[in-house]
Amino acid sequence: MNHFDLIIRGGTVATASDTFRADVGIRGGTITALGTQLGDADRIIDASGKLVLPGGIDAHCHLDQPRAKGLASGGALMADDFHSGSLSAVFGGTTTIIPFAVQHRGQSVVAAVEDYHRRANGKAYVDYGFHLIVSDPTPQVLQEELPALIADGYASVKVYMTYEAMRLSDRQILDVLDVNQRAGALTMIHAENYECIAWLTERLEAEGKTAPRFHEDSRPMVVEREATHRAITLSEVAEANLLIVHVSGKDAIEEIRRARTRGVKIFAETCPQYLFLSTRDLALPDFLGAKCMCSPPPRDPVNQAHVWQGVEDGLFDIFSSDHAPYRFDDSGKLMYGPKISFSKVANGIPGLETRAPLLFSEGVMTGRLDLNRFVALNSTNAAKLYGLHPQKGTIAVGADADIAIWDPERQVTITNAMLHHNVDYTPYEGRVLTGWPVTVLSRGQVICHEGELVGQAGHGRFLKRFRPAKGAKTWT
Ligand code: DUC
Ligand code: ZN
Ligand code: ZN
Repeated sequence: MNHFDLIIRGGTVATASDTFRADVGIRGGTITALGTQLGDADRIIDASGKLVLPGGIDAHCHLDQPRAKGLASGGALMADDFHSGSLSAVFGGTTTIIPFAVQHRGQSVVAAVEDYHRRANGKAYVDYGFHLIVSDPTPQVLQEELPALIADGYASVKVYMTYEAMRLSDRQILDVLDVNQRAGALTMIHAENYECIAWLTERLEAEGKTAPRFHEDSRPMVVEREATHRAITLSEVAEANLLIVHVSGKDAIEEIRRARTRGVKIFAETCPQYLFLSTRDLALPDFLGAKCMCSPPPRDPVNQAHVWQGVEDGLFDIFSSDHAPYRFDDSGKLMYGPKISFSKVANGIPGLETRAPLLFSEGVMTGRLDLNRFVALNSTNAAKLYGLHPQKGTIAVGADADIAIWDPERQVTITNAMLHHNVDYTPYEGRVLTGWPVTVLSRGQVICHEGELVGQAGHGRFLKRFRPAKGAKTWT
């Protein structure tokens, strides 16, 4: 009989394809057996009545990015670093995070990555990788830095079509797409039309329309539709795979469906804010709408319904938080004053801890999603697309024992006080959810159990990621 470090006994295991009763045997941080009567172990966790799921992967979150003007943040201070961000992730059942190492103009991407390693090193509770963000694709970056970094385990690169200090021209985007495709990275794109946003913002401000609710008017769906269409066109011209991040509504979804119908391999991500927040939240009185300001903005209920449809029918591959943590004070959202124009408010909302529970409660418990599709969206698809599978994203012999044990019946009322981030609010305050991850393991180590932290900061390791093997739901 085998002896294990840990056995999770009596639970229902679900992967992206199957649901079955099995005990999970773990040794040396790895799943080494699935079955019944596995033998004995140093520790047994009783999971009867619970779901044993792969830990979540939040493949789009921003942590401890340096302050700079002309970004989504407008120069505000991020409230979460790798310590508080990863702590918050793990209490929401997420065991891998992929934030961004941002190249600022004039800076080398290598220097940005080195700086970001310094920020992460020794702080994280769970494993992490970095996407690169390229804002200055010089010949040196395109010909030397990107190919070398991609070969060294940074298999995804984000580019922006908006934000003064980040946006690339179409030609620059083509260059980055081309280099990424050849070198083995997936390009991610923020698709909003910069000129339209600037023009609309100027007009709204001239008319005195500066409250947070006008944020949506300054970047309406049509602005995202045009950029989504153009981004897809650029990927076709460059013959490169592309993932459209934070898709917010109907028109962008239609562009993605149309592209796929003509055979273009486009991947798509959405986020909780496009399912659970709306323009009504932006219109909250007393400037509270600023708490829900992100870009693209939350849309109206019709768009929300289209995003839900895309989540249900498989249009979306990835479900991420886009956690961008700014406090509702003068360090963050209100950096330029208490009642300033929407255009000066830092874009972004917190969501690392609430991402998976929101989708579980409103997706699985309402019958919109089966458990396997939830696992795919929460974890497996991101592992496959971003070069982490089968080490991450599944429960299988040989995989890392990154596991979230969910109590599907636990009722939780979200309050900011219960969350572990360093932001002073949550946009989901008061929402009642059914289902919550009660025990979470990273590489076989219990990190949190029944609301108690038992893991150590610094347990999380950097993950090198490489172009995934050919196959469904991956790119080549
Ligand atoms: N939009 C972004 O593009 N990045 C971070 C947050 C946001 O709202
Ligand atoms: Zn973005
Ligand atoms: Zn983002």
